[in-house]
Amino acid sequence: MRLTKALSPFAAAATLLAAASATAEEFLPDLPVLGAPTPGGTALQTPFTELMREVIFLDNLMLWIIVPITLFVSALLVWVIVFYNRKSNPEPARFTHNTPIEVAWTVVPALILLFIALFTFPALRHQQIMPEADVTIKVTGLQWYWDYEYVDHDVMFSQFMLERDELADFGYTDDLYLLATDTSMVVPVGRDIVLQVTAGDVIHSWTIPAFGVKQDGIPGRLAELWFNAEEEGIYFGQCSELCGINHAYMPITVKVVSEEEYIAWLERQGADFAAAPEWMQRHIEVAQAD
Ligand SMILES: [Cu+2]
Repeated sequence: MRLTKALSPFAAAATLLAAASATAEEFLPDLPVLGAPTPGGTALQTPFTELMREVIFLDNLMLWIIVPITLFVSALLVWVIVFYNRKSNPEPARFTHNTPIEVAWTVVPALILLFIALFTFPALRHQQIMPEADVTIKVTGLQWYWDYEYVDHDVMFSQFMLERDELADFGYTDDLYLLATDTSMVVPVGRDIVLQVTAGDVIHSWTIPAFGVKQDGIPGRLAELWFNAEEEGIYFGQCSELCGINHAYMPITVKVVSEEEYIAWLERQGADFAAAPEWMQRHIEVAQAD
């Protein structure tokens, strides 16, 4: 499998790194693909977090504001073109000021912006203020793959895009080319996941559209994002900051599983559970009793 990657000159150096930290693909249950683009689709992806529902609400709200404004401005333009061209209005007016109109076109847009802000700030606050993390994962963007570190469990691995002929081996259909990766970021369903996003060379951007999250990874800085995925399934994203020649070939795969599956997966990665948070202890005890 690695051999095919080695044939690609771009991925050759990266393959060596991947081989060093490669994890066997998880023996996870068959999960439905929930977060992926639809061919020819123009709308936002179906939301699977509260954050994404807020984003979609804002998107719809903006549409109701933008459409009337666009129609109004277009109508004004047509009105001017028809009634104030040289032929229909040969003698133009000479005045330069109209105080009531100037006050109106300052106050009305200000009120519209204030109205938009009223709905935007709560959503922004929700996105930007991190909750207490149930799971903390450090994500590093690199040319052209992702590194993941489960900081509480000493688990680390890289994530590379699958070539077309590798998809079937990993249980993916052909249409998931450019989205599916060799490893997945695995997280438990219904838990607050906090990601620390950074980069090792140039700026990258980590995103899962169905979760409504996107964060630039900037070398030397640590930024955070969080999400709480509501349904077990597979979700895809793609690097969203132009980062070089293979920018289009560093997608992201997240698998959302049950808590039991998550802990079993961690165990298979050789996780250290010494620093396991309280909510995990119960599952670990059950697993160890078996
Ligand atoms: Cu990129």
